[in-house]
Amino acid sequence: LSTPSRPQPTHPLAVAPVTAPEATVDGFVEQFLRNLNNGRGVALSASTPNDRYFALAATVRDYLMARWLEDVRRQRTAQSKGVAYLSAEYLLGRQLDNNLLATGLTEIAGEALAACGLDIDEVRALEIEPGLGNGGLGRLAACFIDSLATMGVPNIGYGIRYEYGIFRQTFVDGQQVEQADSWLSLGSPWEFPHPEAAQTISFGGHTETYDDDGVVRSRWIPAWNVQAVPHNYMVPGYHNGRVNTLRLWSAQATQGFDLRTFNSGDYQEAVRAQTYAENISKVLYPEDSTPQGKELRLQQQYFFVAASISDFVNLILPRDFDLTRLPERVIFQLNDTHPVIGVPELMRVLVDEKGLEWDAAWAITRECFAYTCHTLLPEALEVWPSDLLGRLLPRHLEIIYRINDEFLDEVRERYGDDEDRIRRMSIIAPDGAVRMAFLATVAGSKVNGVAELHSQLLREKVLPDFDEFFPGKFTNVTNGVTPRRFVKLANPGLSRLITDTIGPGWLTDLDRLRELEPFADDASFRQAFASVKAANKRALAKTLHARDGFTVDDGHMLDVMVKRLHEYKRQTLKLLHIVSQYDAIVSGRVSPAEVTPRTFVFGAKAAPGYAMAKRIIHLINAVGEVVNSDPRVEGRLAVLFPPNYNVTLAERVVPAADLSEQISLAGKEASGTGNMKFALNGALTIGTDDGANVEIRQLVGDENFFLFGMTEPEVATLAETGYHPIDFVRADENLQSALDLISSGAFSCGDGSVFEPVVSNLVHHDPFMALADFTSYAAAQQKVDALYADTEAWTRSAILNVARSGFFSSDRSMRDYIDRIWHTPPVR
Ligand code: B1H
Repeated sequence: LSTPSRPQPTHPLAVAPVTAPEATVDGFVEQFLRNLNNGRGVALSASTPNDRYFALAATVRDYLMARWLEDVRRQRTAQSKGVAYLSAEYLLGRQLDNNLLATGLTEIAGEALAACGLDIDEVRALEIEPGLGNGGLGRLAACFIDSLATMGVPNIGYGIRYEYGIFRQTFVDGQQVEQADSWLSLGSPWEFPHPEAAQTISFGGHTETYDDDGVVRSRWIPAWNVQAVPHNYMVPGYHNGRVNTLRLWSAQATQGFDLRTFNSGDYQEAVRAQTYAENISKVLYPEDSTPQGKELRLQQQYFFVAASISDFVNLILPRDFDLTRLPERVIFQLNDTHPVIGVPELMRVLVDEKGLEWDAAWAITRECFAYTCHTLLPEALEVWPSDLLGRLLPRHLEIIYRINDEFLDEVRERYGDDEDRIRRMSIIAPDGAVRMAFLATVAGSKVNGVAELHSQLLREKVLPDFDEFFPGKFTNVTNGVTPRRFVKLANPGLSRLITDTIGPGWLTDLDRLRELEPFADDASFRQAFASVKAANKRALAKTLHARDGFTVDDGHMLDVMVKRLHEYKRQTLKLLHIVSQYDAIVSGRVSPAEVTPRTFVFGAKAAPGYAMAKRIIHLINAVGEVVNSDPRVEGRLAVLFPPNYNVTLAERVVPAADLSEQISLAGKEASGTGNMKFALNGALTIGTDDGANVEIRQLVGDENFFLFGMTEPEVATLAETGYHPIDFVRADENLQSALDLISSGAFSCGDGSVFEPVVSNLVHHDPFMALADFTSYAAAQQKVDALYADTEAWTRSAILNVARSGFFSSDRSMRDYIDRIWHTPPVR
């Protein structure tokens, strides 16, 4: 019997490559109306704003589609080595403008909508940004996939499609109240769900051994499954016709699971099971830098990593692929420890499912992973209790034990029975918990930190035994940010000025900003530059007025601190300085005319369970309320704290800022990426020698950077010799009276007890030494005032910040990863 052959396509269109709509206003209008009519089922005259936004998004997608399908096809045939970026977070920001920019359709789309009687600005305002990340780590992942697409490097980003992203922050009586971020409630026009391609992901149960032709093997008998449904997003390169893929997994209950329970008659139980399964991708954990060891979080991690590995190994690779050659096809980059459970998962797949020998599988695994560490905070290094791991992933725990046993054997071979060293290096902590950073370090082909200082401290202080044991494994890749979003989209005025001055091409070759350097001495260029900054400030003022009802005085210096609220970042240091300036004026020590008019802008979300961070938010709002309504400082000081700082707001705030506050305690901020965005947009930095500030200062020059505070070795020495914050209070009258003013209840209707926990924590503990750096910070702020008074000199410095910050393009970060870690050249 012959199998019936399928009919072959005969129509020319069916065999021709997919084509894009015509890139003209007419072509765009036609496609837009078709999407509105056929996709939304409405006529233009009856369409809602949401219909129009969806139709516009669909139209932009249509222009990208041919390139996307072509890239997927090309990668399938070429099978060249690519990067599988594993990240629990992608903080993408809005998609519409970015995708219009990538396709070069921005003008055409605006004209096309105008021709339909629509204002594209009104339509674009409807987009809700997908907040699938907490802060810098998630935003970094978004910048990296943008750069890889722009450079033509094969890449899939893998992550989780949280139903609720980072919470929406509101303030009630100055205190943070979290609201659910239901970003999907009106639908999501940028994603392509593929429920038919769901993967089954297993959990729980037990392991058993069995006889496989005389060989004893282990296998996992799981207890329950969920489905992982892929949702694909386009990741377009800038003006290069390339489109990579971001694949986010969503959890769904499996049919079989429900039916079993349902057939037993317990309908309620069946529904409960469904809810349980779907919980896995329900919500992003809102902790930035302090992971909670929660079972659901481990479920999330395994869920997306197992789905991603299976996707790559079973679907992307050809069926007959020789898995010993896996390292020639893929590098799985671990974005922090969150995806590290992928290490034992790949081992399980290779050994238990594909039948490879352990040693062969381990050799493959060690080449296929690399690990990026994003922190130095001990509380941020993830550990998983072994009972939890054993309950949820029993086979993985066995595999981790064996990896550890063999690793410790090697350590013994090298150092003898140095039990102290063995205890220090064991992947399993004395209490039985699994140290995920150690597992990643043992398994990873490379381990990198995210700025020079961070990588150095990582080697010297966090993982020194491993650095000694694995020479050459540790490296640095300094973070970067995408200039497409954070210069071109966020700052069109500056972008135009740059192009007018040095010509096009700099947006994908950011070192070319150096060519601006000579123009710092050109008065007419300085004037043009300053007027761009002024226009950006007015635009921000307009946004903040519409969004929050704030007014921003013309002519104020804009002094900005936007980032997650964390004690190590020291928002309190900034606040104490504001309070001391306010105090100096109202107590008559300085006249208002002596103070540089400044508007202080804060943006910060606190983790919902982080009580001290929430008190600090309350205090910032309380100080703002008093300062903003006190006639004695009117026109001189203002404190604005727009709630719900996110990528969309960042794109407004960053280009408007004069002064960028990067004031973490030295040795605590791994890199920072906001610092780079500000420098690239012509803000000057006041900052400590921490994270990437170090490199920013080296590049822009000491004269164009306000350095203050202890260095990391000085911090270490002070901690060793004993830190007594009260000594620093006694030594600085301004600090003393600022603290007294808060304690007096000046910002809490006379009730000093409200902020007592913040003040006493500072005076008695001050774990991040804000008080020790106060005097030096205040002195640096005086230098800020002095330079700002000389408008020409300030502008000159601002221009040099832009000209010398090209290094911080994420394109450069990607080149460094490719050269030092991935070895995945662009595919032409
Ligand atoms: C960074 C995190 C982080 N480091 C745990 N670590 C999380 C840790 O959900 N969690 O449990 C979430 C996030 N995030 C940041 O990474 C660093 O603090 C920044 O300094 C750095 O610039 C950024 C990107 O490397």
